[in-house]
Amino acid sequence: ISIVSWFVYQGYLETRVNSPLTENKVVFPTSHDFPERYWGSFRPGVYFGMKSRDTHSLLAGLMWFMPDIAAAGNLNLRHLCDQGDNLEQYGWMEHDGRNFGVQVIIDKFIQLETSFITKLGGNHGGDWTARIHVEPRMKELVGQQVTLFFYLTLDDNGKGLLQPIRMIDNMDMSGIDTNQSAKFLGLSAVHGHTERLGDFRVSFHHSDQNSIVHTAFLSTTVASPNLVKDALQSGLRLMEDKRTKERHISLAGVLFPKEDTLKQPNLVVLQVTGKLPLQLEVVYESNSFAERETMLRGETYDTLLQKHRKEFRNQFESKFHLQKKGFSDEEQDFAVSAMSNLIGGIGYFYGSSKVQSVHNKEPVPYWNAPLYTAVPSRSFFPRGFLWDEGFHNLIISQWDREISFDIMAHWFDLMNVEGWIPREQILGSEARARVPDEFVVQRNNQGNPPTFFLVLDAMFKNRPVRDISTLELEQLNDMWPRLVSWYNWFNTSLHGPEPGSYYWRGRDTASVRELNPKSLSSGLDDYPRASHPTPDERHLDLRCWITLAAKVMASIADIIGRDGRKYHEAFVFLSDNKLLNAQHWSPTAKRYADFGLHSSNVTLRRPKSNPGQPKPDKIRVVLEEPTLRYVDDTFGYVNLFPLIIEILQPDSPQLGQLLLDLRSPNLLWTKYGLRSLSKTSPLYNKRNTEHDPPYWRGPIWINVNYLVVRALHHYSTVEGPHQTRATLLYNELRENLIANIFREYKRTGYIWEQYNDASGAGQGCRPFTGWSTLVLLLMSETYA
Ligand code: 6A9
Repeated sequence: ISIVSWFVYQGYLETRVNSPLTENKVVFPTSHDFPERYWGSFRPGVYFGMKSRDTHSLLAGLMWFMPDIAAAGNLNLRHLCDQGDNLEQYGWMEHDGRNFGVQVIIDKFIQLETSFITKLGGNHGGDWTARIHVEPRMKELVGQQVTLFFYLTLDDNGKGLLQPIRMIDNMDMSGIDTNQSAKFLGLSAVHGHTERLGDFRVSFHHSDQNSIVHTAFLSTTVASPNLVKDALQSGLRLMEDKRTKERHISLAGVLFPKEDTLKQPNLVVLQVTGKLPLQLEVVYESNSFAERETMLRGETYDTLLQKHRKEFRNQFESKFHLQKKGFSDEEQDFAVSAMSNLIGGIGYFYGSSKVQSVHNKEPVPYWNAPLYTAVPSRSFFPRGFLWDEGFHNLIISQWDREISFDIMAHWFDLMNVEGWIPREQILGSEARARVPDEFVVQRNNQGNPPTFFLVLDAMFKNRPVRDISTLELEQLNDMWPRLVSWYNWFNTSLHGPEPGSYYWRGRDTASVRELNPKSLSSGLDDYPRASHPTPDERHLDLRCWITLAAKVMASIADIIGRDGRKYHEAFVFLSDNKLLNAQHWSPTAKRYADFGLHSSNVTLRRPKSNPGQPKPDKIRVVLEEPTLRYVDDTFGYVNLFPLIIEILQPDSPQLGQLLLDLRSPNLLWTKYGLRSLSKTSPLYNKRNTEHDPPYWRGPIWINVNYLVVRALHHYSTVEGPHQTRATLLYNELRENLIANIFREYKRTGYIWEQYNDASGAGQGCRPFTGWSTLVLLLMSETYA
């Protein structure tokens, strides 16, 4: 080939990674098509904030501190959900994903209730009201002061207008900060305008004047929403009240950097300092909403909120039957809040990932796109993760199928021309600000288990086609070409050398510090695989995921009348227990396992260094030469996949063996659920590098436990020699999991990322109302 065509081809390869799939997009083109879900608490990473589903939205948010208690120089200003704040508890207690939410936040001395209601009307997305109610936690604190800041700002480069309407001038700044020419003024409302919102007005209403100590405002410009807290803090002054001569930590009013000549604020903050208990209502009204009768506040708000809450509780019971099943009020509240925090944690993000393929020298930007998605953890990772989202939507689809369809549509629209979807979605500056650089780039050989097939399976499995709505059929039809490309990506780019063999890409073959090179794509990060990654590897979990994908593809093809023969054949081939056994059953260890170049005897050792030299990092030492073999010295989540994906025939002897092993406390069984790796595995609870503590090497994870319970339920309902045993295990495992997660919630105030296999204690990050929320489906016994 000529040099020129080589360059052209090279250029083509480089651009594939960030070229969108050319099929039609499946997200509705404008968010106004979802008026009921246009405004919402779509900023999961802040304690309380409101946002619209626009690429560049008006953002609203809350910060607070206690002026009497603030340490000198440190206000302990609360804003982003942060584990370091050590809040005793926070999370949505009720949230329906559409009309309203009620959140409780327990800070050291105060309890805040933040609620909101959205209301349709006009033609610019309607109205909303937020209410922040603060109570002291101890009687002695009645009368103590709390400061609330409520801000409005325009998202990244968002164009629009924010015009503060001021109150009477009752403060004197003279002698306090002479640099500021601005006058101190209170604030009653903000007028605003953006292209999407049209004209709007936001008004502030606080509890009776007697409890108000001080009000103030700030209007200024910020380059990005990440800088709101900094801007606010640098807008604080110590100011004296003209009348009372009291000094207050106060916002400075109008404040612009010198070079800013336009003086068009894109950040407006209201401050209210008042005595506990204190309440603030923020009323957002669209000017296009003409027929509004009363302002949505006070009693009008109370009445409507009560109505929504009641309907929500009724709906919840009718969908999950927890009362009918005999769960206590406390247990029901726990389940309600678990689901509410998952749904209340749904965010709307806009931006682009950084991606790279082997053909790119440097990472390149993906295209800008929106993502409507739930998040695993509001404090630690308030952003979208691909395989987590499948688990989230097993729950969400039970509550509101429309929301799940919408979420999946957004994820499928992030598919590139190769059929790949980036695993971790760090979109927009708010999300990016929380991620260290080394974690940002997404590589196109790295997938993540296709858990949306679990969702589609659950949504359509037991539903006769005549019961499926026309809208859903249409949406499935629209999604189909994208599902085809997704399936093909898994089936071709993760294929191994022989039919039926697959392996996760992206393991570091050159790694010297890792005890066992990670496979982040699998979602099970440091779960031990073959010690030496090679193309001969066969990954059992991946093979089972693809089996599931083939099955669901075939059934969707049936539903929408497409040709599904190819998928059906793949499913028949991959689910053949004989082939599965030939490729993955270790007859000596009597367990399903990965296959690969493996040594059971590796360890981390610190190389010798000369005196005076810095200590070198520990490196891996291979004490026994690796051989091509089953990775059957380990037993854990990966080894359970033929059970998990329900591929085993009910009369399979292998199933019998697996069910026997499942109950052994020396292996995976604990009173709190199944641990991720058997106590007898060489890498049980071992660090992967000296800086990298065990993650999927012992702790109990709820997503996999849910899938096991679901499979046990399945095998308890189909006739076979293992039916009784499956039923016993089903009941026991389900009860252990529910009891422990609930107990830990009561003890700590949170649902956790994982649970300790020795004590059952919650660990990792909190709150983690991602897949740990599956406890709800365990309670309701929903495995559809
Ligand atoms: C890196 C930290 C201050 C790891 O739940 C999300 C994922 C799962 O998909 C995966 O299976 N978690 C599991 O093994 C958490 C991943 C968090 C990465 C964050 C940057 C900086 O935060």
